Amino acid sequence: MASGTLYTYPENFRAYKALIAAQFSGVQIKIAEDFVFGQTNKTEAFLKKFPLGKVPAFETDDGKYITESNAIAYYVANEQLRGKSDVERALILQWLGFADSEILPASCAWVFPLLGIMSYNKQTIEHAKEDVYKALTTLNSHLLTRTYLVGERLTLADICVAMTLLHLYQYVLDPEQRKSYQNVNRWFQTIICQPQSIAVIGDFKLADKIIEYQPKKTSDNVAKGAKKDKKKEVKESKKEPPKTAEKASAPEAEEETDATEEALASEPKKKNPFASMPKSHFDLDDFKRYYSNEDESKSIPYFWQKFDPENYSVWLSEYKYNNELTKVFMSCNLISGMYQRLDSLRKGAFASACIFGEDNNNTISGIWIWRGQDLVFTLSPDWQVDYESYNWTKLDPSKEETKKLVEQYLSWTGTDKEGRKFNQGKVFK
Ligand SMILES: N[C@@H](CCC(=O)N[C@@H](CS)C(=O)NCC(=O)O)C(=O)O
Repeated sequence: MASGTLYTYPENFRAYKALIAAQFSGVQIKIAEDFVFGQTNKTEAFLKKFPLGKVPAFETDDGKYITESNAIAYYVANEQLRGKSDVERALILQWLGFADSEILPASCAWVFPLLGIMSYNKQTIEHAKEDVYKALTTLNSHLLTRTYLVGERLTLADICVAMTLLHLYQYVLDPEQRKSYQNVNRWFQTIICQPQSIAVIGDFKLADKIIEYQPKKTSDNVAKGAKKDKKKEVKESKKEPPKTAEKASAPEAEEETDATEEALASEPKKKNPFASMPKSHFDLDDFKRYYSNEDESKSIPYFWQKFDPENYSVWLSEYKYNNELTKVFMSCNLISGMYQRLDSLRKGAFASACIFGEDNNNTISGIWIWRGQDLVFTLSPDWQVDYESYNWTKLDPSKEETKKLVEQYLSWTGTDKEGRKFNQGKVFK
């Protein structure tokens, strides 16, 4: 019987497919306990097994590596779930394709901007809604006379399509929106109320109302962000920084050179505000490498030993709307979304943002180090991303309290001002 280890972050609807299939099939799946999204999946060891660095990823007990959530779900599924005849198997594949092509892109385009993961563009959302309604209408007609999508029993088609609809039912399909899709609602409830599903996702609550977008917080990045969201999502890692082509081919920086200047020189077409700043002896890239590869007991003293207070400054960022934060993974997404859209700032900045607390009681704050003495985000229109959602305090690098804060945020320890414990950290580098 199939068995193995699943690499995923918590509450990943893609991983749920395999986990629910395994419940139905009696397959034991271990979840890699020490997996940290954005870190573990960027390590050399992980990439050796799963070159795309994506999750969910599955390692069988006999050393085979499987990626793609549908394939993993298939691997752990029993015959019933896989389909009992050629035509059933074909129809199951059809619905898996339908979920990935007809539902998923539209669901992400509608829900992610509301969760702060992608920038908000009204027109894109309107298109996405139309696509979702179209997919739901198709499903609704199909389910008018059927309990399950294929045949008379629950199959992988039901599991995978239902999981792909999860975010829609969780965040945007409120009672009003659901009204036209009664057959889909009934079927969805049937699937998620199976004991095998409950064992994985718990008691699922359908949306009472559509989650609200807060235009105030991200209005600055609407137009600019829309373009940048097309870029591959860049996840932050602390250990083992992702190698860009530029970095991989770049020779080791020499002692006396200014690494920021060099990096900027390799991007001649972009006018970067750092380019006109005076040279510094502090090699930020070198520190980033050191921090990635060494323990904080070494990298933090190294930072202070090399830091150039004339040409760099240290800032404390504190999220202004902590009382609106709910799930920790959504707070994480908020940070990742900001980092991702600030790609061109990386050359001259470093940050470690931390989430303190737990679901429905968490806060975000961080330490930022960047080139120059002014608030960096106002220096380029490309950098005016989410920064207005934070209070920014410039710290005096000579002060003991600054050293303590840097220590805390770089070593991911301690509590926030109200005593909430450190939960997760994300590094911008
Ligand atoms: N088609 C894949 C998509 C996997 C995927 O995109 N995973 C995301 C997280 S949900 C990921 O690992 N991204 C990391 C990266 O792109 O570096 C599947 O269904 O498994």
